[in-house]
Amino acid sequence: MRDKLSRRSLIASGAGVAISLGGFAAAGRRRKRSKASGTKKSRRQRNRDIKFGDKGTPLPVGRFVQPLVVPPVKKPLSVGSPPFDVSASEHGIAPEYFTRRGQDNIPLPLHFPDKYYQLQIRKGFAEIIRGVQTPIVGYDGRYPGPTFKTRLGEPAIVRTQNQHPYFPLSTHLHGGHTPAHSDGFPNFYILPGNTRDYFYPNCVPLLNGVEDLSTSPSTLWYHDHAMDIAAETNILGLSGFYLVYDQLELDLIARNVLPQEPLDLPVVIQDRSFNSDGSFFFDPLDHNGSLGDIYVLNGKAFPVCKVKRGKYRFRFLNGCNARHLELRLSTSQPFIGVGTDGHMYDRATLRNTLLMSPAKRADVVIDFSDAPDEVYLENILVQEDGRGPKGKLFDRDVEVPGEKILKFSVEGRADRRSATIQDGTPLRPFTPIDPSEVTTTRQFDFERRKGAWQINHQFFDENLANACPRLGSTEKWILKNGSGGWWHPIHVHLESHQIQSIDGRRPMIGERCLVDTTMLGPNSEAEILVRFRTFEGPFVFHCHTLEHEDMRMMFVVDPRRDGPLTNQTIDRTFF
Ligand SMILES: [Cu+2]
Repeated sequence: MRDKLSRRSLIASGAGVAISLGGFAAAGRRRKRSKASGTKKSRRQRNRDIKFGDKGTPLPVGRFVQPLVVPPVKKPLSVGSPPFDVSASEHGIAPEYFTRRGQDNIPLPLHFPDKYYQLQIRKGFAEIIRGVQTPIVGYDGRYPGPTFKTRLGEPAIVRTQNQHPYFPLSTHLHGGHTPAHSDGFPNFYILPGNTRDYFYPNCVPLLNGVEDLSTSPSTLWYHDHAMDIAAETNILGLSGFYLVYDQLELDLIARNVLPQEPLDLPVVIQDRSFNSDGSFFFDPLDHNGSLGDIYVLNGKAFPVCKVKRGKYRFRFLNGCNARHLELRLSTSQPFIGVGTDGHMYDRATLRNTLLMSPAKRADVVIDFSDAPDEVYLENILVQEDGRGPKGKLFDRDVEVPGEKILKFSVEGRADRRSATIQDGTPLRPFTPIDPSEVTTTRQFDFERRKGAWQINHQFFDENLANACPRLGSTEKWILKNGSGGWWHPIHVHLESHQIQSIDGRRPMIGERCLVDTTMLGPNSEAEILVRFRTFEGPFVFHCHTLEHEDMRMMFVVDPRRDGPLTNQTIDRTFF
């Protein structure tokens, strides 16, 4: 975990200050290259010329002029009794809605009345750049979609209507422990004009007969997962937050350990390029992964966020198609890490920077008590194309200062009533998965082959279950990325997993709890442990660089009672 100057940064030309960070970075350290010249273009400027040429946004984009907007909270239609006939939706509802049971007929741990929601997917417009109307496709016609706030053990039924004229769509609740019908399997569609009733039990699995609260999720998100078009539907705006609170988290908030609303802000970070008419630029033939030149946070380009001098919770989500992020504060002040992906840490952990592949979340508290009047959130990671960041997972190229993507305008005096969380504050007790539980080991090789992306020399086949673990068992998966230069963030549906090692090392400081997405750098190899519980498949696991996912870097995991098996025909389908 030491900074070191990479070979790449030493040979780079231009005036940009490039350093390389291993593990978690000691942010704020600045090293100028010995050959730095003020007359040459910086690396970033050069990259823009190369990457964006005709793709760069040809519109003036003001920076830090529009306020950061928090998406509205989605309101249920009713609580307890259904406001619509749940057996009448064209694509049905999960059988678990009626049975309230999971594997081996075990009752789902549900504690609260059902909440019923209605969600429409439709076209709309958004003012992302000030004064410019951008056509979008959004949940409820908004970009980003509304935020769901739910409680653990409180089922949500979301009747989702697809009003798009021609996209077949499929909504995935990312990080959710969800029945197969409602998990967003790529061809379990909502066809245009039709509805699907998604059943989210919002429960945790049972472990030895009791609820496994160490896997109780916190920061989830929902997005479109339709086969072959997830990259385009994400660009167009189909994503939103889905927050789950359990009693432990509510107590932390009530005791003022964690900041509470309105000091708890979900923020999705996305990169976009625009055409001259204000529409999103998207090249459907760019299968490497699309990058944008404009950072859009909660639907606003380069926004500004007014804060008081105190502690705020930010749940950052990397909602980009292909861009990895490494976030730092311009003051070099560390973040107080609360969790990664859907899960809180066992104790608050200082993080100097936040490395986030697409789909990853960083749940952090920022303490503005002693901050200057202006603080910026920067992305310091150097990435030129869809391959991924320059360098390797533990030896990546960064620039300090990075690109400023969000301005905090800090006001007032230090607030003495601010939340009490600090480094080391106990959060959610976590019992790691014991490697002795493992009954099956599988290896998955992620490779560029045949002009697209494969796993174990196979393309995604929506009719083939590549891995069928036995329900209730624990498996060790070896994830290998053998293709030079490409990064592949690997997301597993249904269950979060525990990274045992990555490239022979302990995982980075922020990744030592449960994650739902493991970042695989070039030639990386990760060993993960995952339990498969509660629900039979089929589910998918895949690269979350959306263009790679669409170009078939996706497999099916189908937990069954008679596992472990490999390469079985899928026998449960929910079209
Ligand atoms: Cu990939």
